[in-house]
Amino acid sequence: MDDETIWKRTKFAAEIGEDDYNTEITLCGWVQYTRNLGKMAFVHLRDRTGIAQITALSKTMDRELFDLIVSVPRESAVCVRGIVKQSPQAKAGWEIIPYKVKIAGEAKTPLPLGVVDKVDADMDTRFDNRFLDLRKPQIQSIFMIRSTILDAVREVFLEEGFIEIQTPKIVATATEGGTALFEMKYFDRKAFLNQSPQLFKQTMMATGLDRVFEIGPAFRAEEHDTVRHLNEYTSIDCEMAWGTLDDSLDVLEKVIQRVYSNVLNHNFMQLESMGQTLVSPERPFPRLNYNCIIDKLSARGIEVVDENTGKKRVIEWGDDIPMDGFKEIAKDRPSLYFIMKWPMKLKPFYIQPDPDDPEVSQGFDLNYGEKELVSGGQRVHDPELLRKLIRERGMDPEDFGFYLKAFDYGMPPHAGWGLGVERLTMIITGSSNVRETVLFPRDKHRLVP
Ligand code: AMO
Repeated sequence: MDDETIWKRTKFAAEIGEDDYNTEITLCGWVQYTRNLGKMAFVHLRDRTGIAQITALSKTMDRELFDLIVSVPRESAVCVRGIVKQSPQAKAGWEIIPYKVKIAGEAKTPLPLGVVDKVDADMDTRFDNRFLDLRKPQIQSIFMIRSTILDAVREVFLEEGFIEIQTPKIVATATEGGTALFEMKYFDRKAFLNQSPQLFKQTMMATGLDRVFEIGPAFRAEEHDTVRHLNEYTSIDCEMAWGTLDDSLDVLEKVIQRVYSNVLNHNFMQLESMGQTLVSPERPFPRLNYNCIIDKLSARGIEVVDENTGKKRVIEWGDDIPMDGFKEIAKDRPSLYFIMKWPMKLKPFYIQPDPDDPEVSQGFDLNYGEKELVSGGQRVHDPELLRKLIRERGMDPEDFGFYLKAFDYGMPPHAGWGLGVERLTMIITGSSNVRETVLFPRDKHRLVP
């Protein structure tokens, strides 16, 4: 065998079974553990599917090869070619008797972060050495599940007749208002990183593409330093023309349900490695009205700071729900539920008022316990109402030129929503911090790696 062929993996560890006994295979991965007993040595080789035991016998093998195997530093990247032998003593019921080993990349010692050590490293050390952190099966599992989630989302959108789009992330104006934006230099002009594809996805409703979705980055220059906020996250956005609020809720429930069922079907091993149990939610998801939530929270004495007096008082209709309010709701609703009929003043300018009560909006949130997962709603499609609502929020319709123009030349009614991939992954994987669900999180303190 020449040196080139040994680089080619023929099996992953988890693929090895009885059919492979007494056959030759090549495994590639990282040396997790080595134990040298003198006459015999055991090496655990880890790949993304599991661990293979390599058993080297000094008597029957080349001395040089034996010495090489026992001296490979932990976490080195290696390929091993050998014969699969049935072995009742080995955990998997088989072991690999090696006859060729190639060290592709030797690991320096000591490791900046242990991969199998029990001691839990702090988050900074982990993120500084994310490539090593990601070698841990339970961390890798999060990203395998994230991949299934995105696949499931696309699957439903495509089945439902949506077209995938990409909209610009460098924009000229502060789009939705509310959130702070990251400013950047665009040649000799000022530009911003987009906080949401909102204005573009709505503009698409005036094109006749009818149903669009986008999965892309969104940037928020928020100061928040919480376990739920990132400064760069991946947003799943959709918008449907000639669609109602209920149509958008229907698609959302289908998306969430498919995410659960595909993860349950495809990621059993990953869920197990994380000790996570999932139960697919039933449709329709519970729908709670904002006013009922406020009644309940005020009865339980939840307080907010009054905008006018700056003093604390019991929550009332019109107040945003504070985190302890959501925690209170989560006691009764630990899983998925919609919050409907929010006051207009708590929703962005593009959300349509309720036909029966102009103070109430047709915007909704989907929460999981205390966490907000999605927001969306029926949009305003009348350009004059839109201009009025922009002005009422202290913004200038002139700044929304390209967006409003699309409404002036035949805009159909439409509805849609935005869902944060990381928050969804957090819920599905049971992660306690949203940073766990991003390869290289961007928060107030972290820009590298
Ligand atoms: P909103 O601002 O509520 O709505 O965001 C929608 C969803 O995006 C996720 N998200 C975040 N995830 C992590 N870190 C953040 N800083 C962050 N901010 C938001 C959440 C949230 O529920 N244009 C509207 C959507 C629409 O109406 O279509 C919007 O962006 O999961």
